[in-house]
Amino acid sequence: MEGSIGRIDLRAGDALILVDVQKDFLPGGSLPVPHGDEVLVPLQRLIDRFTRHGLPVVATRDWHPSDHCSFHDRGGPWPPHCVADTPGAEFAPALALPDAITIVSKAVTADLDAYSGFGNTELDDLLHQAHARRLFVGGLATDYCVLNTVTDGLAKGYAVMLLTDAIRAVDVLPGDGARAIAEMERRGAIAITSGRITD
Ligand code: VGL
Ligand code: ZN
Repeated sequence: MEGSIGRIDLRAGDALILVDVQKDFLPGGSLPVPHGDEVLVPLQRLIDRFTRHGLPVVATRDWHPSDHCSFHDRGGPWPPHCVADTPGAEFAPALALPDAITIVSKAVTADLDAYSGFGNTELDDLLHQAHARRLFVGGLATDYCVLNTVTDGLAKGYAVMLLTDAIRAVDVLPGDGARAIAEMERRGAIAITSGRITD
């Protein structure tokens, strides 16, 4: 219809997934994602919108033991980050999370890493319980946990809307983030900007 072109109405079956919006992935953290703080404003707007509609909001978090296998001192690719129950693992203080938020912790044991929110977690079960069918995904980082959460969600049969203004990439190699977005779209994710979501 004229005037509604490009607008996306939220409806029953929609869920918002916030991927790892944690202090260590923000500027000043131990594994800062460049411009990671830029996801906060669009994500807050979406949190408020989903909450107002009574739709589920889920936040995943990296929740590693201090001797996690992904850390440099164990031969892994990353500096220590998001160690459970430390300040760096906390959600971005600037976000006002709803009381009804569901938190999903991942990569919680020393010898397994998980970039996907679906990796050895209850995420799929709780989305089924909430009758979620279409996932709106934003957060950090585009080329790791967002990429893997989105591809797993698609493989499990969810429709996935990728919130391109609410994700940022590590870009270990220049272009990793852009390649990750192309890969998610190739697998069926629909890339949108959050401004298209109506009140
Ligand atoms: C992540 C690197 C290491 C992420 C987690 O959340 O994208 N990246 N651990
Ligand atoms: Zn990690």
